[in-house]
Amino acid sequence: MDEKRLDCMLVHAPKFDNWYKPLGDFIWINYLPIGIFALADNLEKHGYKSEIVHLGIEWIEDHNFDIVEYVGKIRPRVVALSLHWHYQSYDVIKVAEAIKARYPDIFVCAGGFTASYYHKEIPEDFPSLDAVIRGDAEEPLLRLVEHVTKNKRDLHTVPNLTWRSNGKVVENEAFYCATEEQLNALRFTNLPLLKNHKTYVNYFGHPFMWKKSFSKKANFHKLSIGSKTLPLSIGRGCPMTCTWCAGSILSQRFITRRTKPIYRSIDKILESIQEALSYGYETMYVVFDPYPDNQGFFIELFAKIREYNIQCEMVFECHGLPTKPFMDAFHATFPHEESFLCISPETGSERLRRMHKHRFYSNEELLDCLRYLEELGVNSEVFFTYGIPGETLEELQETIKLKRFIKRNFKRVHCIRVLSIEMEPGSPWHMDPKKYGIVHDRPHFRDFYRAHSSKYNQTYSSLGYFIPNYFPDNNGAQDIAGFEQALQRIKCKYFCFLGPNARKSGPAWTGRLFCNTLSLMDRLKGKKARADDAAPLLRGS
Ligand code: B12
Repeated sequence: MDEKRLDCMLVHAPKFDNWYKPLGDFIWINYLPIGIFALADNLEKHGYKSEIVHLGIEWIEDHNFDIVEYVGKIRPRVVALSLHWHYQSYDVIKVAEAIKARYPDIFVCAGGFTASYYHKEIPEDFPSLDAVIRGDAEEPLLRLVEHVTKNKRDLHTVPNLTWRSNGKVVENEAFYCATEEQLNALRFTNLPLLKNHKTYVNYFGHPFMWKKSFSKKANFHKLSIGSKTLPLSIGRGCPMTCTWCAGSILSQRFITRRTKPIYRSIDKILESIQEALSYGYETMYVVFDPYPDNQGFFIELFAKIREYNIQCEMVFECHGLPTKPFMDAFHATFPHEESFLCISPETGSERLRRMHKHRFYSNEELLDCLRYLEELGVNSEVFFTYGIPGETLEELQETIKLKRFIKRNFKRVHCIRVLSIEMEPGSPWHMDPKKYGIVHDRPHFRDFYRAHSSKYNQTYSSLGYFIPNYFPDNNGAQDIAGFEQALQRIKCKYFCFLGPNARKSGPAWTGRLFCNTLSLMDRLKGKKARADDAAPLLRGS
């Protein structure tokens, strides 16, 4: 990158400090938002020099990397921070404050789902942010960079912008929500726009954590599925309302104003796959299944992949139960062991599944589907959760029983992941806790900022809510901390899915054994988290 001043630096700050017994110190939120490449590419296409900087990658490449120093060297006109996931709340603000303190002339903004939901609160409570871009951002960011680089201070016409005008936070009226035509004009796989993109391609995978004391190779081969995996952009939006999800159609009203899902064209998707493969990717990761009962779009896409003889693997997260024609097409296109479907019954209780999951199906329908995948020879991962509103201890037992039954009877179900669900900003649980009989402590953005300022508040055991009387004998779980600890004990006893092969899971006791081994190895290595892992990126500030 020549020393010419950059117009826009898109900075991704993962949650840098996390601690969990089997992992020790780890970095979380390592995947970039799918759309960040499209944002940078769209700016480049319109003549604005842009670069994406992932602070996790930069630390991996150089533990002394300092974002303030780097900003000082490159002097971007605009720094746009990704704030998609609530876990990033603390780190993003810290980076914004450090940059703004040293370079007050640089325009600092944020975008993404979490920023969008709190588009007013963030600039009001955190003055280091000059603005937040709400919802889809390609057009708004282009307009913003255009204004800033032309020193136009009046930003009223920039769509989706909530900004500080003469000290007052104002929300612009104009609003952009991409159409299919606008989506198809975007490019999602221009990887070289990311600084050190080869590290991202070669070592970041599913599941998404990065153990700080492990090498690149160890993280990739021991903690991920070991395939270079790209989250593939297929479309945007969801017509469903699963009660914990902050991407539900109810939530999208406040985030993107999108009322129905949009799809990219099959040709554009094929272009993305081929470009991704040209950078070394091996597996396409799809989490877009808005109409689970009509997966015709994917059957057509898979047929094209076969027709053009495109060789890649696929991980497909089903939002319902896959249809037989879809399973047939999936197997015909991705016949290898590396490809698999993700199916999320969430709970063993049909009552609870109907209550929380938009696309209901019975346990019998689930088992029929798994039987068909066995016959076909298609691998799968099955996802459950626990500690959800309305759940009784008897229903928790139903989940434990169904998990065990699936593990014993379906060889192709390689992994059963049981994950607690942390409170998400803008999910139905979050917006209407009374309706779900839960108590959470995160109504405001500053609550997520506070929660994520602690490394012990990490995704594997913190929830940010509790359910009064979940345990009949109270069991000491009459507040969030007590509830989280009680559920952690349940997780370790019945649901631990850790193992030496991230693609597989065994009975909970094997997970506990692996967990104790990993933490013992860490202690023996006596590797204290690097003395400088507390904010090394801000050394200069
Ligand atoms: C696809 C998906 C995934 C994929 C790919 C995610 C990705 N790389 O973007 C995978 C499987 C990797 C994933 C993982 C996770 N996800 Co997810 N995911 C989704 C899903 C289903 C669709 C997201 C989508 O459509 N994106 C495409 C469009 C909408 O976004 P985009 O183009 O990336 O971003 C646009 C704008 O948001 C904005 N923008 C985004 N980033 C930035 C940055 C800047 C600087 C600017 C200016 C603008 C901007 O502009 C972009 C272009 O217009 C949503 C649910 C839903 N239906 O929305 C959940 C969702 C986003 N995920 C969620 C969560 C919690 C996670 C995990 C933490 C789950 C876990 N425990 O493992 C992990 C985190 C992984 C990581 N980052 O390392 C939550 C987030 C809630 C919140 N507000 O914090 C959601 C809302 C719902 C959920 N429970 O699943 N996810």
